Amino acid sequence: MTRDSKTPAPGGSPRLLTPSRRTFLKRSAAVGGMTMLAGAGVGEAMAAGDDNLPPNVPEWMKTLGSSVTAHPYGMPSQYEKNVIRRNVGWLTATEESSINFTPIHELDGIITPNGVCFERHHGGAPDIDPDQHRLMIHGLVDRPLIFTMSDLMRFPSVSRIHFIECPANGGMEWKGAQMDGVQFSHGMVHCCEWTGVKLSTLLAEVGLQKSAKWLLAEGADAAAMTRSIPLDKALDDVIVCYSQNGERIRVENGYPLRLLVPGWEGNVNVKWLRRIKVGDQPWHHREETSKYTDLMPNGIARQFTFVQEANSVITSPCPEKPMKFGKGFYEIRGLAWSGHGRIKKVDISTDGGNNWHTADLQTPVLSRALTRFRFPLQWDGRPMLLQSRAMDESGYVQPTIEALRAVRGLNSIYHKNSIHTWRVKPDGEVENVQIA
Ligand SMILES: Nc1nc2c(c(=O)[nH]1)N[C@H]1C(S)=C(S)[C@@H](COP(=O)(O)O)O[C@H]1N2
Ligand SMILES: [Mo]
Repeated sequence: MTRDSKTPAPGGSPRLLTPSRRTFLKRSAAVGGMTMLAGAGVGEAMAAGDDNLPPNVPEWMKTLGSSVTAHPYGMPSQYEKNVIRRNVGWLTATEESSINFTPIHELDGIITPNGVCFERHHGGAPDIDPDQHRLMIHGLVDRPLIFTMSDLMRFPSVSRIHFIECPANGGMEWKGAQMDGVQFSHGMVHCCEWTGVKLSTLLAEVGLQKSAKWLLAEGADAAAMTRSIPLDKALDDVIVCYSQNGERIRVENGYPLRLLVPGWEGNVNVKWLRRIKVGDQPWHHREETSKYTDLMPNGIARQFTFVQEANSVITSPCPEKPMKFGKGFYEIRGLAWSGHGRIKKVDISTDGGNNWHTADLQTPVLSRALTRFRFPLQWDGRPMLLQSRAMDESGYVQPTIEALRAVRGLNSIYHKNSIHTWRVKPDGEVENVQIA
């Protein structure tokens, strides 16, 4: 039954369903009465070349498998070779100053595996010897200090699960839909468990002077990327990280040390962190003047728009994952996140935003982390305009594209977090569209 429905859909909306055991059982397979949506009967499963299917014994049961020394560092199954980061050739002039995208449509839950976390570099990923890496903290401090990696690892540590999102995520679509897939429309985001030392701990070690108000964080890459960060945020929840999902940070995500600035635009999460300077005002470097600003319709650019506001997207179905089983049951799946804190609610529409239904949120719902939502749908085979709309604990609601454009105009690149629309066609194919 529909839940949280406001008004009847003009022309009728696809039927929504709260799954019951009965519905699932309808097309169960003939094997042991197990519940399945479209399982094959025993007879049907036997076709030519299906030697590995029941009732035969598959070939992998007839010989020993690989030894415990075969894979000292494990890799995904060879059958998962399409679950990879991908880049878009035309997007950037070089492949060093460039970006690739997380295959979010292939992932479950909320944690992004290290090998498929999107990468954004301005000068390529440096190969840093941790023994020759240092973090220097200087400027308006009582005791300027240089830390080795082992110094940093001796401090009290914390682990936190947070997303990092490039503010350019979705930025190619201010003027209209153009990315052919959710990997490219929304894949500049990942969510990992980050471990390190709180920046406040290190700042206490060096001793802040009274006039301290801003920090400059610098990376040890060829771009020497620098960003100004206000001291309140630095003292609140910023972490100087050395681990990502339990192991040392991957080279491409900042090995051996990166800054994690929870909920704030990816760019300030400086990778390959080598220096923090304490000052009394921002530095106005390249990445906070010519880039990572929001050009408003009146020609004035907003600067230091740090927070990644609430966003969400349906990751299944999507152009890469069409509804290819015809009418029937589908679980709509997706991700929501907010730089302001926890996701409070995600609504789903199948009719382009006329009616909204509340999705289930996978718990625990963590602050400034990806949140998995799910919604059961009984598809009647008619076209749909599928949307998700996130609301966070601050009460902020993800805007429509018109509402966002009304304020921001069309000159922006960054911080496009509008409600996304997938058009589902009767054949189940899914198209990226924008609707007025
Ligand atoms: N030193 C350094 N830090 C950097 C960058 C960079 O090019 N150099 N890119 C930034 C940008 S624009 C983003 S979106 C995030 C991306 O983090 P990731 O590569 O781990 O996904 O790193 C940020 N930190
Ligand atoms: Mo970025």
